[in-house]
Amino acid sequence: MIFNIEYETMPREALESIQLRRLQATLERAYATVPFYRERLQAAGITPANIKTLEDLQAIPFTTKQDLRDNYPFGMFAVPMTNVVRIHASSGTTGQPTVVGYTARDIGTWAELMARSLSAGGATREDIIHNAYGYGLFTGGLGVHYGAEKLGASIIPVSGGNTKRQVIIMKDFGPTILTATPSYALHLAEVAIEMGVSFQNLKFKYGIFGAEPWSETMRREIENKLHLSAVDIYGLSEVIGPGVAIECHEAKKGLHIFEDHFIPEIIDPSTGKVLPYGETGELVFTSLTKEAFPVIRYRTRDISCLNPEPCICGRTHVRMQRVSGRTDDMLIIRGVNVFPSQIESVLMNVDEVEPHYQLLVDRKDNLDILTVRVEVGERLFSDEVKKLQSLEAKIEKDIKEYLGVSAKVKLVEPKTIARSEGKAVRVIDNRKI
Ligand code: DLL
Repeated sequence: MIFNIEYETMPREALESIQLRRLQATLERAYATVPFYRERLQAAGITPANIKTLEDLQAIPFTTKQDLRDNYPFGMFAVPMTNVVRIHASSGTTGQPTVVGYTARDIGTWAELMARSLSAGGATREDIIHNAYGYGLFTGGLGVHYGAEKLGASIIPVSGGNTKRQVIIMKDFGPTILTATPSYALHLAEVAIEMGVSFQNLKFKYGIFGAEPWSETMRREIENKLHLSAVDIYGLSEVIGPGVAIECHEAKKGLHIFEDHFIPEIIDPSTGKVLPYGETGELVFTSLTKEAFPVIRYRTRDISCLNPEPCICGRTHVRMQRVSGRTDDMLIIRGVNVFPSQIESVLMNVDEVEPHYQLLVDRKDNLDILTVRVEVGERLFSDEVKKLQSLEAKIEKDIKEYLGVSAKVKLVEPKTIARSEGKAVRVIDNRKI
């Protein structure tokens, strides 16, 4: 179902005229109320009045995570604190957290975008949504929550953690939609099996998974284990939270970006040059309707590409390919660029391994050493050592062939790798840079 037929299926021309009007209004407001944006524009010799077409946006300087950190905590807010009704923050693995604010209208916009997203993922007001995204400063829990209420579905605000209790709730309340990080969804499946609960006997129809990178093969794994149809949802706190883009369950081929609220661009991360549709690079977003925390050409560090082709679902908004990695989680192993998602794809094509893995990077005698730890099932582990060794050798060969990098593969016993209730920690890099 399409939640907002008028906006989600709007012809390109009408959409672009709305985008331009909203862009101009956003720039004017940001220029008038946020010293950072005023100074940036002045330094580039631009005023909001110079922006007469959508292409003119390209003249405006980028905003980076560092800019947000420099203005920590509330320096980028465009409204007085009396108008801010909610604050979220993304923890970030390094440095200061990024703090974002919402006016009452922003919360309404976000709820609308999440209602659209849940609908695209298969939800209707008849559904019961088991929401296992964490509630708190993280935007996942409350983002889904308000969207589900706006849609009129029944939401179970279970949050992350206390996994056994979650399984009991899933059994007793009969939720039909699961929202969680993909890694936590797999963990839920694992605990359910331990408790003797089969997903086949649960009522789930759809799963809406995101907040971390996952691959097409991981999707198949989740769909088989959880007996549901899985779509990918994307977002980031700086831009609004979840609900920036979502796959439709009809096509599951790229995520529709809600272009009446955000302008996406793909740039070459090293030169900043805007790339045409179809080329891969870093995603950049400009918000068009946000009041408290407008972002102008915000560099996400997420890698993707844009596809403008019409979609079978009827939505006209451009689709982004699933995020294949981040410019900052790319590992350089002896000069070869490696994304954790590429390793994941290799691993998930090996039947015997489980979807729980971790990459360890060390440096020994000035050489990078990449170790891939991945779990295998109980049965295989109790088999003879030789079998394990030959499987390790096979995966090492696959990685070498597919990625051109040598890795040491270590098969480990089930449950060795720490499970996460939110975003999985896939990489431990012990190199001192
Ligand atoms: O993760 C918002 C969110 C919550 C999205 C729930 C989807 C579902 P942050 O904590 O600010 O916000 O982290 C944003 O997470 O820049 C990406 O690197 C990554 N990310 C989010 N969704 C996806 C996805 C939320 N579907 C950062 N695929 C982003 C890959 C994703 N990476």
